[in-house]
Amino acid sequence: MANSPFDSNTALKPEVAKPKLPPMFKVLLLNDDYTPMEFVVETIERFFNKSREQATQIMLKVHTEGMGVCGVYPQDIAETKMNQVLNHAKESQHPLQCVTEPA
Ligand code: TYC
Repeated sequence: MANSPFDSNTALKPEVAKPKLPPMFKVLLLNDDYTPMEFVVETIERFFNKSREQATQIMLKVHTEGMGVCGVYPQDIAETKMNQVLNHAKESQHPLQCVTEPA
């Protein structure tokens, strides 16, 4: 029947609780010619909880390719980490730049 309430297109489907994951954001470092490599590695270790080896790989990627991802987080955490990096760089008088973008 065309308008039957039991039509597969119109029948009410049971509600299924789907846990909503928050939108995720990447935190990226940008390359520059002045910030010392050691400072970048220490910054990645400190704010992104990376090992020395992981932090060095990320720093080298940024150095050679212009930018690199340090981590992916919900928006508020990504923005907090970006601001922590920018404040740390500014306090140390390095021009290191950090941005967030949707993952
Ligand atoms: N290019 C810098 C140098 O040669 C090192 C560097 C790496 C700077 C990563 C910023 O996000 C950066 N000293």
